Amino acid sequence: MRTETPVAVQLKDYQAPDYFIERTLLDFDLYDDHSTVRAELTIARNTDKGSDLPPLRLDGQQLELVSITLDGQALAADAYQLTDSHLILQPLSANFVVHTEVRIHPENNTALEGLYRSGKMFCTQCEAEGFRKITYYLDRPDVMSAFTTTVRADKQRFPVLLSNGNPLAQGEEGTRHWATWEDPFKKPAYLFALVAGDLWCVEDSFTTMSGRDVALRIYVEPENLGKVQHAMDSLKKSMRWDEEVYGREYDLDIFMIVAVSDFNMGAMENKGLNIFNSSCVLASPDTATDAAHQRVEAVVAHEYFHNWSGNRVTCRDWFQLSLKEGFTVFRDAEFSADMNSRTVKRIEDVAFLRTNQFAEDAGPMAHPIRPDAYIEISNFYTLTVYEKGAEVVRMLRTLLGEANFRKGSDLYFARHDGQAVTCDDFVQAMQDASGTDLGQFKRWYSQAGTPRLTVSSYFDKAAGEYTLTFQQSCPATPGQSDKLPFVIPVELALLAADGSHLPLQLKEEDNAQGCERVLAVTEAEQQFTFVGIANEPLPSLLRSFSAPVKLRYDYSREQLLALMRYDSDGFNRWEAGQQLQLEILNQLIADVQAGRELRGDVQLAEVFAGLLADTSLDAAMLAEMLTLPSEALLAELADVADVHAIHQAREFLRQSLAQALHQPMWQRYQALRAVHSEQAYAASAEQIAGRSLQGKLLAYLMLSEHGDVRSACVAQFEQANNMTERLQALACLVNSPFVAEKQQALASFAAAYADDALVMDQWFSVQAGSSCPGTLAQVQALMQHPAFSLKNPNKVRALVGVFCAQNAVQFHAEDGAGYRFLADQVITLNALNPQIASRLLTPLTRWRKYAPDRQAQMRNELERIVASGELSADVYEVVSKSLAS
Ligand code: B3K
Ligand code: ZN
Repeated sequence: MRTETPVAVQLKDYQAPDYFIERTLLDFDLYDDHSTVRAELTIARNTDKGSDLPPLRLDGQQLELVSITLDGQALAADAYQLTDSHLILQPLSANFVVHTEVRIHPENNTALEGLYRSGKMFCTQCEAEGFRKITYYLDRPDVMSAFTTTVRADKQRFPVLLSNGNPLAQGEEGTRHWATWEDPFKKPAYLFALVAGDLWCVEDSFTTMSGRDVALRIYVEPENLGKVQHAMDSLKKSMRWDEEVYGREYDLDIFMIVAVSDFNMGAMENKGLNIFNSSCVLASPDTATDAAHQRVEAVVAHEYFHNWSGNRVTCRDWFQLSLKEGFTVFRDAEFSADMNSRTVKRIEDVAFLRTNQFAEDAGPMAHPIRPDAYIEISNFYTLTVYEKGAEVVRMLRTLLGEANFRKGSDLYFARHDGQAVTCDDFVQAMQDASGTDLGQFKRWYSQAGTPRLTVSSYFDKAAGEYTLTFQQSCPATPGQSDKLPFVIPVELALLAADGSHLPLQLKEEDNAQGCERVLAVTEAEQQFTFVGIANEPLPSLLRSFSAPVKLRYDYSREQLLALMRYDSDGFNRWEAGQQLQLEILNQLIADVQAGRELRGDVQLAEVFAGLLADTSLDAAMLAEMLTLPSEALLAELADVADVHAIHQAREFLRQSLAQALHQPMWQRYQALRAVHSEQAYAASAEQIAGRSLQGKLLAYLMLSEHGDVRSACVAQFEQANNMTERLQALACLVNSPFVAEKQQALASFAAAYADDALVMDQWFSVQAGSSCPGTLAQVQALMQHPAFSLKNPNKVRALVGVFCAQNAVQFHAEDGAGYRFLADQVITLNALNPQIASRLLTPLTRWRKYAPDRQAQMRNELERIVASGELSADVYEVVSKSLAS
């Protein structure tokens, strides 16, 4: 907790460490009412910084120092200094050994950072700065050390004792036992991990490309053993993919994953011992949806890929976080694209980015993917660092081409293996391997905000020339008023009237270079002229969303329809549909606001009818095409977000489509349902596609008054042999006016899954997301449910998080009750778990998006949080930045 105003850490103040820790020996004695940590640190002066001996400042928080020696000599109390956050002592030589013993209290650790209890087990979370809550240390990523760790605990209650690396030795001491692990790879403290518990494991093995056998183990509590196979399959696929696509081989003899129930985020890539939120590792057909299965596959891959992009090559300091996160998200996205449908994966990622990261870029916490300053680093594990960071890596690949990108990544890993490096080092490797100057490209690392790219076209029929003019600009963000032009890769094609894609030859070129290509827009305004064009073409711009920008080109409806039909880029076919729907929705929103009568769109209904009749269209793609832009995206795009008008307009359009297309939707739904009720569940791309379409259709159908649809929905709920279909039906009932069916379904669901925490989270979420009136009261009542706990982050996210961040129409209720509710939860959680409190706050930080009366209510709540007492650095930073300027 904060005792004085926290100060920001600045990138420009970075200094290499004065000392390195070459070896780290740790010895943990775990008990119920305290734990003891003994550390032996072999330390050396960083001779690059000189031969003098500045004081050694070890980080340490909430530690009770029991003893300390320097080179074996006990230090008297006046020979060192203890503060809230440091232990400072004066070394006597350039090489020395410090021993400490500290007492800590994992049993009281509700922040879930450092060593803590989750249920009956002990586990750790050290990234970014949790290790300093375990022992005194140089807790910074550029201090890399070889760790040997011994864990001691009660034999019966904690039969499994794990840490990083390979197992070295084990033994027993009466009722207790111990195990020693050795990690031969030097690593920063943030990658340290320890687990002790009564865990069972599923075991498998993997033979690496050089023929080494690696043992794979996934540890879970015994009742979850049946939910591990999907994660194990995903792990083996990830290991093979990283060998094939990046040439990266696993390096230890064993790779372990442990599932824990209380975890602040998704998972953590600790060397050789990944610790996972159980929600990102456990999956079975009966308990996890398709989306959950895909998330498990993606997160297992993400954490595994970190073994190279993050662990073997790590970050010099936390400003470089995107070095490992942006790159690893890009890697996991490509893996998922290869395992599933590439186009659908891209659509999902772009929709998420545009809705959420663009909003972050436009809000008070906007920052470049490499921030310049932070108060609390935990606040910078953001969509910008992760998702926009991944887009920046994707742009590098688009600009350099696949072969050069791979050469660059090989060079990066070879050059920096075992080092803690910077984003500049990554770009330099890409530049050196490709011979492309990336100087201007690096602005993506230092400038925040979402660039706008406005495109206009001019056709000169007589000359056969078609000119595209690009104008880029970037809005001001906190601390950055003027931006320099970015390098924006624009993938494009030109379509003829018959849908064919024209050969592309720029005026200054001798011949055409294919029918799709990448233009690098580097100036504030820039023109490209294509020659040999007989008739005015239709431009397909920013294909596959080749840059994270807001594109504007004034397409007519007919042009959008042509793109939907002919564009060879699946993403842009979808995008054209979205643009058409946005145009219609924005008109409807204006109509709602002006009190005009709302009318359905006949043309859109015809387009949807055509899509539904097109049996050649992939089901997953069809499901995406039938999904209207979300309310959240509409809010993000509006200057002033009128959530109620947005909701009304969108619901009206859904309703009108449901009415117009009842017959084809109903037929398609029944056909799909018949197939699904016969088949055994598999999380295969094909089956997922079918279920996804079925869910979209059911949601439309339930908007109609037809009694047979209602019975079909209830039947799907009752008879489904998998969670995906069951939850689709439950969500439809919960959002419907059919009170009896809704209550019956919720009760039977809760009775069936009362003992399954992850399924109960879905039960909480589906209710928190209901747009029906009375949802806030229901959420408040559910907070008293025995399955709910404010101490468990998954529960908080499932209930409070979903209500506040994903149920705009209820959260923004006119009386401000939603805002008050969120502020109350933040105030309580600030003391329990600052990271979760700060995350939860996000919807309130966006107050500038709303009308003045809402703004005032939201600001009031932020001010109430400030006045509530001592704030954690996490909450303080977000609240104060939100209220500033
Ligand atoms: N590296 C971790 C995130 C740690 C967050 C600490 N507040 C998970 C990941 O990105 O893989
Ligand atoms: Zn990561």
